[in-house]
Amino acid sequence: MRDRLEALREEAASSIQAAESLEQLKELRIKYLGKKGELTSILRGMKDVAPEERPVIGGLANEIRSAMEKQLDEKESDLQEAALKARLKEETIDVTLPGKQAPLGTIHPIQAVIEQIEDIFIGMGFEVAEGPEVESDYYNFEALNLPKEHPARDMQDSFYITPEILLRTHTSPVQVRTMEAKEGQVPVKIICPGKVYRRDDDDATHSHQFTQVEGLVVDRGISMSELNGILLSFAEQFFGMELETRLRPSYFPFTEPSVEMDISCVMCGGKGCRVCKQTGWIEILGAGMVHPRVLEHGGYNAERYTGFAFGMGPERMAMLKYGIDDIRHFYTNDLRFLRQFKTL
Ligand code: 2NL
Repeated sequence: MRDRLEALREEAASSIQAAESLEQLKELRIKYLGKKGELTSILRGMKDVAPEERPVIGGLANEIRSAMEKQLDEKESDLQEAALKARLKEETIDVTLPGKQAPLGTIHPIQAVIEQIEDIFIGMGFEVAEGPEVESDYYNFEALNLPKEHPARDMQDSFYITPEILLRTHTSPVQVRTMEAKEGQVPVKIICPGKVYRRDDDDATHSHQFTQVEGLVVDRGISMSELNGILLSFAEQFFGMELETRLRPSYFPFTEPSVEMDISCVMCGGKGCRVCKQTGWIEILGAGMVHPRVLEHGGYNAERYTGFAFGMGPERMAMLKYGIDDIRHFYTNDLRFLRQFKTL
């Protein structure tokens, strides 16, 4: 019996040492120490041992049991530690690896130009005002001195939603709303950027949806010379060069007198080229002194206050500044086109 116990001690010691996983170790614990384990089964033979030998064998058996328990426990903590180390190694994150670059879009050139225009006017003391794109007939036309029979109000030219509601055809209704909200206070000094809509067949220079920036100044003593000075300064800042401007007479229902402003050609400096069609001049905006009826609709006494207003097209401004020949480039969203403006 002593030999069998010693043999068991040897065998257990080497198989515990050789165990490679916690599962294997668990099986060994059952195999050697379990109720139906090998130690128990050897000890069942105690009855055949001489009575005086029994305490010695019993002592040996206990010694072997505790040795096996100790070995099993030690091996178990070794294996647990090894498993933890392996898991930590597996889950290690290399924080120095370069990250994945999320694809970033670019500012649309029209939006970039709108923001350039805003910044220039903000620098001259203007505020930016915005308003609804779905407008009433009153704010879009009536308040702007476009009477019911005016050809611009033709159903053919605007997107009507009901006979009284339409998509705004210009940003002027925002200016009327702003005047109303100020309840006669001066100065009014605003620009209104935004999308506008006209029923038009799209071609190289026309789009049924485009953008506009309008401006409005109302105060005591505003004259054409304020209009001239502000718009010259704007044009020079926008194109980043010294320019000549000239005003030509024109007509808008909401201004009187009305003008169109030309700048000396930014391409040839006035000598004549393809861009200015050999005239040396390029038209960039329409403007004028606010019609007294429009001032009155906005809540301003036209005897006491005067104002000037202007409107320009960011598409046209962008085409002139960046040499773009077709307005449809702005709306077809070809990434090869748009990516050229990523530094704006
Ligand atoms: C153009 C011409 C213009 C205005 C817009 C305006 C607005 C109010 C009162 C008076 Cl509330 N006028 N706007 C005036 C003159 C011209 O736009 O060619 N735009 C692209």
